[in-house]
Amino acid sequence: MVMRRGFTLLVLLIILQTGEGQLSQGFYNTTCPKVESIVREVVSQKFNQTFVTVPATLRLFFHDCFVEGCDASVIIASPNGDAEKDASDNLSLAGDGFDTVIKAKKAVEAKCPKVVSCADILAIAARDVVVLAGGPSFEVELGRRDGLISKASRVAGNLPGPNFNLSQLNFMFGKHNLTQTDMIALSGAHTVGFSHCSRFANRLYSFSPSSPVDPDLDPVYAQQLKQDCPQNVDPRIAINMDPQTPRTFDNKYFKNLVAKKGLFTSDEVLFTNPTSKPTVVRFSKKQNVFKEAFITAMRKLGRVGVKTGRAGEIRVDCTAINS
Ligand code: HEM
Ligand SMILES: *[C@@H]1O[C@H](CO)[C@@H](O)[C@H](O)[C@H]1NC(C)=O
Ligand SMILES: *[C@@H]1O[C@H](CO)[C@@H](O)[C@H](O)[C@H]1NC(C)=O
Ligand SMILES: *[C@@H]1O[C@H](CO)[C@@H](O)[C@H](O)[C@H]1NC(C)=O
Ligand SMILES: *[C@@H]1O[C@H](CO)[C@@H](O)[C@H](O)[C@H]1NC(C)=O
Ligand SMILES: CC(=O)N[C@H]1CO[C@H](CO)[C@@H](O)[C@@H]1O
Repeated sequence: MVMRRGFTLLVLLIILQTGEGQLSQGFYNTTCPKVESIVREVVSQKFNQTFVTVPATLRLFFHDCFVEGCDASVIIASPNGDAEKDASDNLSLAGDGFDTVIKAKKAVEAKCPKVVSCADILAIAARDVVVLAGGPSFEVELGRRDGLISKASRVAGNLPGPNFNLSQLNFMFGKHNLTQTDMIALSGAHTVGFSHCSRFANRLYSFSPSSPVDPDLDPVYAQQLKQDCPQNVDPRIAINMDPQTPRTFDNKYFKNLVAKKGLFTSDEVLFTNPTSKPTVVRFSKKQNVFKEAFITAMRKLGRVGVKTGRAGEIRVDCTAINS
């Protein structure tokens, strides 16, 4: 009996020490029990200053997870302009997302130094901004460690483009074990935030020789987009992706797709392709079905390529690998 218990204890100790593989909700229960409320406070302060906090943080999480896994590699700054965030998609990652994580990390370090990873702080903040915009709340799994690699050259081919078709989208999300339903639900993040005109201008001015405007775009919406985004517009101009409720995390995005008001080809194709259409229609009719699917998909996104146990490190400054 005593032997048995000793053995069980030993096994338990080994599991605790290596912390292998698994994320868990109570990961910081003993080492930093207040981490979630500390992050929430900072995110909510930042949200009170600017709504951009919401889309910026949510998109930052997505881009982080798809390149090297959810390991905060996207936040690393580089004096040489060759870090992950310096890749060509960088211009559109809004600074407020980075700022949110950096501020939250400072507040967390003040209470529990060198314990909580930047990757986990970003995952918590991404959930918090969804809640602040009226979206669903959910438990975030924790225990990620921060990555040691951040290179612009490793971004290419790992992020989806606005002109992707359904098979390209499914392939890229499938590589990370995300299903078509997960991909569609996550695309619902485009219910908040902005896009620069260049990302969809081809649908307004140069779609095909016979039809300069994409026939899958509602003509009235196309006209409005042309007004907001004239040819040769200032490249800094960005417009709301959900024209009706740009600051609410709801299923309006899917209603827009059904009405042919999806902004990107990669949005509208989810409705025009018969394989994905039924899911879009379901999400457009049932807010709760969308929100449940979004929660499932966000948790799966948060597991992509994570480093646990002794892999990676707990960064002290989110913008720099520990020296
Ligand atoms: C399905 C494939 C996806 C494609 C092709 C795509 C593409 C894009 C593009 C081109 C923009 C506009 C960037 C700009 O011009 O500023 C954008 C914005 C955004 N995306 Fe996606 N995205 C995809 C999936 C996702 C996912 C999975 C999420 C998060 C869960 C997400 C969250 C956002 C947010 C919140 C914005 C607004 C950013 C802001 O306002 O700062 N996207 N996306
Ligand atoms: C962590 O704490 C929460 C809330 O007190 C509890 O529900 C959960 O079971 C705990 N998890 C672990 C792994 O200790
Ligand atoms: C943000 O603003 C709301 C409403 O004005 C307020 O109740 C809340 O305390 C503020 N939060 C922070 C962290 O400043
Ligand atoms: C999607 O795009 C890829 C790459 O351009 C192409 O090979 C493929 O045939 C396209 N699939 C569909 C269904 O259009
Ligand atoms: C995807 O899931 C399969 C089976 O569940 C698993 O063997 C594989 O390691 C997973 N791949 C990734 C990248 O998580
Ligand atoms: C703001 C910023 O960092 N812009 C950089 C984005 O990436 C390109 C190259 O991919 C650089 O030339 C920009 O300076």
